[in-house]
Parts: sequence; structure tokens; C-alpha cells
Amino acid sequence: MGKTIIISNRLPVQLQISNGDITAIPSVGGLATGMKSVHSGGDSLWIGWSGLTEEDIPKELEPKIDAALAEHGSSKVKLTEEEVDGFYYGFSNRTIWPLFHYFLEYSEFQLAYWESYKKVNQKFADAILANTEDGDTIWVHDYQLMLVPQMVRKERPNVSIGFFLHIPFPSFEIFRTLPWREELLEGVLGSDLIGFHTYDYERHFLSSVRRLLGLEVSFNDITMGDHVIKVDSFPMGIDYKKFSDAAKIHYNRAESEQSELQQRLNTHKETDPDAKFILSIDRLDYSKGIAKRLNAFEYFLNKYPQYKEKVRLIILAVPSRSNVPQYQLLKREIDELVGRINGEFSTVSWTPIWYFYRSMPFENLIDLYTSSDIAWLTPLRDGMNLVAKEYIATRTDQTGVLILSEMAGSANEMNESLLVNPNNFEQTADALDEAINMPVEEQKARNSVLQKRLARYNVEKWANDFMTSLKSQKEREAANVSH
Ligand code: ADQ
Repeated sequence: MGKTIIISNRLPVQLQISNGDITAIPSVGGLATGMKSVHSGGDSLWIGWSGLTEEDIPKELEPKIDAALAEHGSSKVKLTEEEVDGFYYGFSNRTIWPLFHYFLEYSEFQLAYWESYKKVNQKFADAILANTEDGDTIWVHDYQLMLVPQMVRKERPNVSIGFFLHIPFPSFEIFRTLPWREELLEGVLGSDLIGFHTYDYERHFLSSVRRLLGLEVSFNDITMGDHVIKVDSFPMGIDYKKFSDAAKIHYNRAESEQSELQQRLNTHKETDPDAKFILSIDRLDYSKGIAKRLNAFEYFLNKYPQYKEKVRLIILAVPSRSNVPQYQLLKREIDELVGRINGEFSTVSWTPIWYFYRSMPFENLIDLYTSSDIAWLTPLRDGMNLVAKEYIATRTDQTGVLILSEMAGSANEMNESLLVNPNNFEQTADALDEAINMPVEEQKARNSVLQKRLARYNVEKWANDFMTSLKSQKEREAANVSH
């Protein structure tokens, strides 16, 4: 049994440097949690970028940093500021991200970004090659590293390689516009197993492989010479128990132990028991449809004026990629929309939108989930959307209504929510009205089904299913070759 190497753009630890001392703090994100069962003990290594560029790291601190990372089973890939600009902010986030989310007009096709992407992918592949031997298993994550599987396969044909894409794979008509489309596909095809969140993304990928590379595709197997690659969908779950346990603690907290946020939310509920909180949480990203949601909210207030002074929309937007121009423009647009709508509708005792532009500690996230009558999550495109799953997991009394975009991968598994097309303001306004008036019994009936499903298909099961499938694919291939 070889070892397991996980590779992603960012490491699952945050480095803090102060007065020459280094601390590596483990991240609490979904991926890090999900990989716990895969990334444990001395037999696994996580390779990625630390978040600090070479220019940020004083040479003399390097051994200390490496030691701090090694304690967490991690090893860093060194990137210069220029590489981060070209590879991460450039090709990853100005070419692939917009294209794969159907924002073709935002996608920049610059040769310099592509060159940087290739160079940095080779750096990640070299980091794997320096640490791997025959029989090892390598799991490559996401759109920043699509060339890595082939780069590793070329040098080490006898390792198992899995690749998982966390964002949508677009339809062939969108994907074909990319000047480096064949190279990207061939890069991923160095894997033994390729995973997506949904069957649709899988289907789109297979169609691009067939039409652009002319390869033989049978059901979900791709044959490339004597190499057979399996393609499948693995919808990512959440750490269900962590969210439901945190919610239980939240509900049982004495007033003196409650956060200021929770106390404020409670006071509002006590003064007006009919008031409804509608929650919207996303990274500030154009794919999440925040500006459109604000416009739809204005439409809703005009269509259903009876809810004025009754509903409050809480918008939590997490700062993201703020040095990419599109994100700066979007931030300005959202600031202006919130200002305009609040200016138009506010009264002395009511502000319709509460807007937070920041990251929040986990406890406050739970305060918001548990205090909101409705979660309104309507991305224009989203690989999965874990926030929708987290909201349902925290509703331990089974009340609460989820309004979810059809364009989110999670919509496939969350049919019991109110599914809407985020571009349809009429339908969205009616869904808000339906959510506000939904009988408690109906809320409970819908949520109990969702909760059962989410508790079962949690993030640990996702990671284990992927690893099991990768193992059996490698065995299948070995059996074929020996025949
Ligand atoms: P994201 O686009 O980041 O992920 P999402 O799946 O919703 O989107 O995950 C966001 C995470 O950030 C959630 O776990 C949430 O709890 C956390 N979060 C949100 N707001 C926060 C705040 N203010 N403070 C702190 N934490 C906050 C990408 C893809 C998704 C896909 C995931 C996983 O774009 O489609 O679901 O990867 O594959």
C-alpha cells in the first residue's frame, strides 16, 4: 500500500509569522474537513501553496516554515508574486473561472497567462514527483491544476491519479471557445478517475473529450491508447454533524453567553414576532448573482408592499479576489444597489437590507443560519453551493425555508427546497411570498427529507467514495493490462 498525496492550490493550513515565530493554523474549510479520513497519519502528504509569495518569506525563516508545515503533513510549493499574478489571478481566475461559469465576456485569453499556468502547474507536478513512488495515490484538486495529472503520469505511469473539479464543467459550445482547450483536456486525462459534482458536468466533459479529441467514450469510460479513464459524479457534502451540533449549542446558550449578533437578532424577533429574516451568504463573486438578487428584492418589495417593515434581507458577502477588476466593479455595484434600495424603502424604524462585507467567525455564521427564517441562495452558476447544505443542517427544529437557484449543483440533491431561476424576478418574488407563508408543518416535512439525505451523504462519505472508486479503477486497469 503506497502513500496518499493530496494536491490543491492552497494548503489546508494558514501561516502566521510574527517576530520570527511561525505558526501553522489548520483551516476549518469543507475540503480540509472532508479530507480528514484521507489525510491522516504519517502516510499522507498535502502539497500546495502557502498563500505567501517567495518575496514575503524571509530566507532565514524558510526551514522553520517547512518544519511547521511538516507537523501538519503539508509541504509548500514556492511561488513568486509574478507567478501568482499570471497563474492564479490570471489564467485561473480571469480565464477558466469566468468561462466555466458561462461568463464568456469576462474570460481573457492571454498567452502570458497560459504560459504562467503551464509553468506553475509544472512546479506543482515537480513537487509531487519529488515525493512520490510507484504504487502511490495522488488526488489533484480543482481548476487551478488541470495540467498536473498528465505531467505526473508522463514521469510516473504506475501511480494512481484522481482529479476532482469543484466548479462546473461548461457545455461544449462554451468550452470550445478556449484557445488551449485540447491541452487542458489532455492535462486532466492523465488521471485514472475524474470526478465532478453533478452528472451534467460529467456529460459536458465527455462531450468535449469526444468532439475535440476524437477519443472513444463508452458510457463513462474514456480510452486513450491502453489507458482507460473513468469519469463519474461525486456530489460533495458537508460536515453535517459539525453544523447541527453547533446549532444545538447555539439554541441552548444562556443570554449572557450569546454573541452580540445573536442578542441583536433576538431583540428584533421579540419586538416584532411577525418579522422575517431572509439570509443571503456568498463570496463576493459575479457567479453568485448577488446584484441580481438585490434587484429581485426591490422587485419583490414593489410587488408585495405588505411586507415592507416586515422582512429584512441580511446580505453577507465575503471579500474575494479583490485585485481582479471585475470583482472591484461588482463590489461597487453591490454597494450602490444596497444604498439605493435602502434609501428608497427605509423608514425610521426599518432598514430593509443589512449588508456585511466581511468574513465571519464560525459562531456568527451559525447565529445567522439559525436566526434566519429563509435562506435565499440564487447563484447564476455554482459548482455545488455548500452554504445551502449548511443552512439546512443547522435547522435542528426543522423549520426554515431554502430558496435555491436551479443553476447551483446542489439543486440536484435539494429538490425539496423552493427552486427558482434567478433571472426570473416574477418567480423569485412569488417564491419569497410562498416561503414567508409556508406552514410550519410543510417546512418540517421538506427539511426532514433534506436533513436525512445531507446527514448520510456528508463530506467524509464524499472523500471515501472518491478514493474507493479510484482504487477500483486502478485495479480494473491493471486486470485489463495483464489479460
Ligand atoms: P465557493 O464558491 O467558495 O466554493 P460554497 O460551496 O458556497 O462556495 O462554499 C463557501 C464556504 O465558505 C462555505 O463553507 C461557508 O460556510 C463559508 N463561508 C461563507 N460565508 C462566510 C463568511 N462570511 N465567513 C466565513 N465563512 C464563510 C467552491 C465552488 C462551489 C463548491 C465548493 C466546494 O464555487 O460551487 O460548492 O467550491 O466544492
